[in-house]
Amino acid sequence: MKNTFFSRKIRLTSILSSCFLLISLFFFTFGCKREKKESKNVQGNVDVVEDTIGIAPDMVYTLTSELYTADPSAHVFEGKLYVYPSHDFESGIPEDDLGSHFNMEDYHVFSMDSVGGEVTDHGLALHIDDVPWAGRQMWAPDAAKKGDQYFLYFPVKDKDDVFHIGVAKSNTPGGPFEAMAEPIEGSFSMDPAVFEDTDGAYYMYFGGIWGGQLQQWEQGEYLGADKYPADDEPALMPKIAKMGDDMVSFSEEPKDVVILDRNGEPILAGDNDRRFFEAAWVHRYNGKYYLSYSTGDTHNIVYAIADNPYGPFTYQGVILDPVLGWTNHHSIVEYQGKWWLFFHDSSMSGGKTHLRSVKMTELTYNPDGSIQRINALVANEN
Ligand code: FUB
Repeated sequence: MKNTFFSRKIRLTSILSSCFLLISLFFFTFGCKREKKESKNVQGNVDVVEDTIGIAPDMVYTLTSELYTADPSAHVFEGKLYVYPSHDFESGIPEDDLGSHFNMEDYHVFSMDSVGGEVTDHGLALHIDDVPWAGRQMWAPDAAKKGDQYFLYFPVKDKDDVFHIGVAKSNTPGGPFEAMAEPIEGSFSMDPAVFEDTDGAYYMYFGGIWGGQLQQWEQGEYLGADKYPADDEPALMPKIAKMGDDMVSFSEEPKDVVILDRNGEPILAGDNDRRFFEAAWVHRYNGKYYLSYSTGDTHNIVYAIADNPYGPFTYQGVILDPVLGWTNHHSIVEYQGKWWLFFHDSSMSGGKTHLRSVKMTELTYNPDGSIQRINALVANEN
């Protein structure tokens, strides 16, 4: 099925329009204000965080109006831009803090060969019925290419309602993909992101708290119950594992990806503005490794920088301010000489948090390698 990027003609309800107006007025009034916020690190030292509001991008492109899509993972394969999103739909499951309303059942893959040009929906890439071990909730996927083979990585709950990460293979980037009979051994929680380093090594980053169940695992053991650190203890970190040569296994036990503040102390569990929640993504820029992630209940996409894929990563700041809808989830990729931020929001569904749409906009670096903060709530759309 072919789509084109479409003009933003969606008529929002009058309530939503008023919300937008109020939000725009807020940003107009306070957009230039900078506040100094203070966060305490593990030793009680104060780490000052500059709190600003991002800049409205010149242009935001919506991927498709045919389906609800979310959690976009973007890659360049065979010279084209491929996007691997979740496929949202209305399943009627009531909303709760565990994300039961995100009850997705399949994936579609999209591609384009120019930004703003035609977008191809490659059709059904994988359905939950074709994953023997799966129970429910196909959440944020990612993909990788090794040799001539493509791999789709996807989190789904097993029949005991425990998240693991599955893998499916295809000879083409658009699928369809064939699922392995079992999840990746040693995998748990959700939101996989597979990063290929310049030396040809692949690493999976994964994990997410609350409904993502990361807090139910300790050193690879399933606890069967939540165990969160106290607010003044280091936050739960995303995990990293080097992929095996076959790309369907880990070649090591998953390790913590440590995120430090600028004083070199771990970000604390009570530091909701900066602590890891879900949606880890890693890209490389000018020889540095950029880990970006969602702060969940504070709704930002933030980033931290390291000198190697394992970290430790040092917290830098916000990339993307909250969008319309509870979740914020993104990816970053270079294509045709520019850097692109993929994200989602709930504007197309009139604000329904579980019915989201993937968007993209240009990402800009400052000369020192920092990333310019974006606020997509007040953007022009194409
Ligand atoms: O789409 C389901 C979940 O919502 C994802 O796995 C999270 O990252 C959040 O976007």
